[in-house]
Amino acid sequence: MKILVTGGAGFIGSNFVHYLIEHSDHTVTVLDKLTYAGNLASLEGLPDNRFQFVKGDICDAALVDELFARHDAVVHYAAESHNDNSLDDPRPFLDTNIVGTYTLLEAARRHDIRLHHISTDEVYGDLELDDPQRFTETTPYNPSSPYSSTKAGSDLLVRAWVRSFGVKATLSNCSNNYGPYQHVEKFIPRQITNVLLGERPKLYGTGENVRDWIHANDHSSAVLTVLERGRLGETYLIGADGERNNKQVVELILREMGQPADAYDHVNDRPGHDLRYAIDPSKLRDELGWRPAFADFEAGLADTIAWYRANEAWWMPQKSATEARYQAQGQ
Ligand code: NAD
Ligand code: TDX
Repeated sequence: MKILVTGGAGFIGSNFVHYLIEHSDHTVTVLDKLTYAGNLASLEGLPDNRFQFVKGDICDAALVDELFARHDAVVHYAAESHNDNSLDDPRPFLDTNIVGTYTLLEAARRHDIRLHHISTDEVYGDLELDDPQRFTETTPYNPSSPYSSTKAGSDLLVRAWVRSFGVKATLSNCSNNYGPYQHVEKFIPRQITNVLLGERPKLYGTGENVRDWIHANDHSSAVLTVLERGRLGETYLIGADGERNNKQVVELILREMGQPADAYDHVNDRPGHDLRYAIDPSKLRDELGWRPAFADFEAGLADTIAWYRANEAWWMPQKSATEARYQAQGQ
């Protein structure tokens, strides 16, 4: 297939493009606006005969139309993705996550093209620490932040375009990703790069908030599985049984990097901070036979630390502006 990947210069999109080139025969075009979160350096080394980059906005209907006309499938990662930014300025989240997804859906309808929509577990809100239930495909939507509410809105648009117009779409909602090429604004790379620069990790609040970690490579293999074999109109939850609280993750990073496990600072909590996310991936496993390859979070984290250590030139240009924003928020 000729696959169009929106947001392919971002963290998870670029991991997916590398995964596709290594693990399939498909050719790939990336459509990306190159916001502060997009980085062409994440797409270096891809073969010219199978990879093309187009700079542009998913809200640009004419460009989207032209690209859809010459592809067989679209995997839609492009989004404003950071909760803290959405609390500061929600507007770009509405434009890209809602209007951008709408623009792609209208083009998918015109061209009758296969579309896979990438979403997040945050659309389900949060769980109590001791809740025995994890999120499933039937959990009611209950998003908390401007980010997660715009992702929830985009999911609902996809479902409506499937039902009303027969668009050939699937959806997946994944838990927190970690791995190479993640922007230093996000939790794990922020702490790793702080330690590399001799700064202390910054934990919001008490650090008891739980995230369900999955390696970006496993997210990619799951998305390719759904794209190739998922049932049209269906939603699949993607997760790898990786629940850890933030304090545990910071302590693991510090130990792996040869620092005392308590060498971190508590900073202002995130307003409306979701307590816990947890994915039940049974449908994806039982129906499509998918399994994660990175079953060991500690080993995946050690690989990720090694990647940031070896790729300072990739992350250093983002670091000071990111920390200046956090400092202004007392974080
Ligand atoms: P990211 O912020 O690293 O990358 C987003 C990419 O989209 C960037 O390259 C950016 O330039 C591009 N982009 C933004 N607005 C655009 C526009 N209007 N037109 C074209 N390109 C645009 O995000 P990420 O962490 O890689 O997340 C990718 C997707 O996965 C998002 O849809 C996000 O909601 C979803 N997701 C992320 C996680 C996670 O842990 N990071 C978990 C589950 C789902
Ligand atoms: O410095 C920090 N200290 C800290 O304690 C940062 C940046 C975060 N945190 C906490 C907040 C969260 O509990 O760490 C946890 C993870 O934070 P983020 O990396 O900002 O991720 P989160 O808000 O959980 O959302 C992520 O996963 C779901 C992605 O950014 C979303 O795009 C995805 O949908």
